[in-house]
Amino acid sequence: MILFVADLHLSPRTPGATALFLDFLAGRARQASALYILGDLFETWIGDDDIASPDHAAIVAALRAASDAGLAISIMHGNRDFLLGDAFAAAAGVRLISEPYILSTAEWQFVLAHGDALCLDDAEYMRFRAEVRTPAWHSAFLARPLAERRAIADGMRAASEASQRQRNTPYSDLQPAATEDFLRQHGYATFIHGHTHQPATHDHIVDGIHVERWVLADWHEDRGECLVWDGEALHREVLVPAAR
Ligand SMILES: [Mn+2]
Repeated sequence: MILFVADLHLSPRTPGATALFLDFLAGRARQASALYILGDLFETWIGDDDIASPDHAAIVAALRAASDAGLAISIMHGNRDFLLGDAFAAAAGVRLISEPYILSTAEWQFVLAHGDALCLDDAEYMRFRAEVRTPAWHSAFLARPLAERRAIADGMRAASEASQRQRNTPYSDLQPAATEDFLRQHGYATFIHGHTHQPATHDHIVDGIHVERWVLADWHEDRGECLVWDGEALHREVLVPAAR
């Protein structure tokens, strides 16, 4: 059994979602052989040297414990936590995977991505993405002191929230033509992604071939979701807080 999640956006401002995820890693996820986290596990990640902060320690330890118990955990960068690096992966016992990622099982073929790279109609965001996803930007940013990086990240988040408020729809969506090309380029594999916070299952007809696209749900303080592949079909599973 394989599980997929995305867009948990964990931060000190989301203790409920963090508790849900810790429970998930200690419980439900242990019934699976593999877990794929398709981006934005964290609301912000300002560098692996921030791993010991109280905000992150419990999450990293829980990933490590699940990994040590036999769960194969793969994490993809999202647009918020694209600075997750090798030191984080080693501490958490996870594998960092790059997107798009082809997942071939004995029964079916999937292609996995965060989703933001296909939001081509959002020109402002695509410019920002091109700027911050270069090795030069990474090394310049990571060379700054932690406190300075935290301030920059807070400023970026505020700017992003302000620009979202100015639009009709708070989240941009994938560009249809680019999405069709993507499906074609990846052999009409079932596409699983997050990012848009618009969970849905879309049916595409590309070159006469039916292709499914599953959009993962984002997590909230009292509700999470994982997508389950049981070897035959995909289905969504809602995660709610355990009674305490
Ligand atoms: Mn995202």
